[in-house]
Amino acid sequence: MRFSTVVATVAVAALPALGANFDVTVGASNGFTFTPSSISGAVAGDTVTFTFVSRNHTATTTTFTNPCPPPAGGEGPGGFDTGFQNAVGGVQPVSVVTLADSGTHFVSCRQAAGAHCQAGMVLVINPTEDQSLAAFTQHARNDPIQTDRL
Ligand SMILES: [Cu+2]
Repeated sequence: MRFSTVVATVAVAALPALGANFDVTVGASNGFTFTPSSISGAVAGDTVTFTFVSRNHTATTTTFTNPCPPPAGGEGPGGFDTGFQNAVGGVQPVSVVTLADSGTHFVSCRQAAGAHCQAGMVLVINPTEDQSLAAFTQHARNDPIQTDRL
């Protein structure tokens, strides 16, 4: 029997520097939650991987002061919107967002006309002293639903 040696040459393409990834679980324990609810040190090119584990939620950027509900498509430059991700029935959808900038972003859920948002379903990316998770959460809980966004 004759054996031959196969030498595989793997071409390594020049890849852009890969950013860090931050994992966020959406709806853990059937709650209206992002876990963790705060991410710090995220920069442009980093990714956030949202895993939706219950109900039907979105992860959508919104405003700090009037967050509920987030606008479809996400708020402002660098904003994002995963769209509705339905975990009812056991499938756990995953949505990966690449951050376009290194700024502060306020994230909530668009479901139920802002009711999930008002229940405190919030996430802050790169919070600051003034624009903290606690302050954003308070705005969400106090926010009259923005009917012009429905
Ligand atoms: Cu939701």
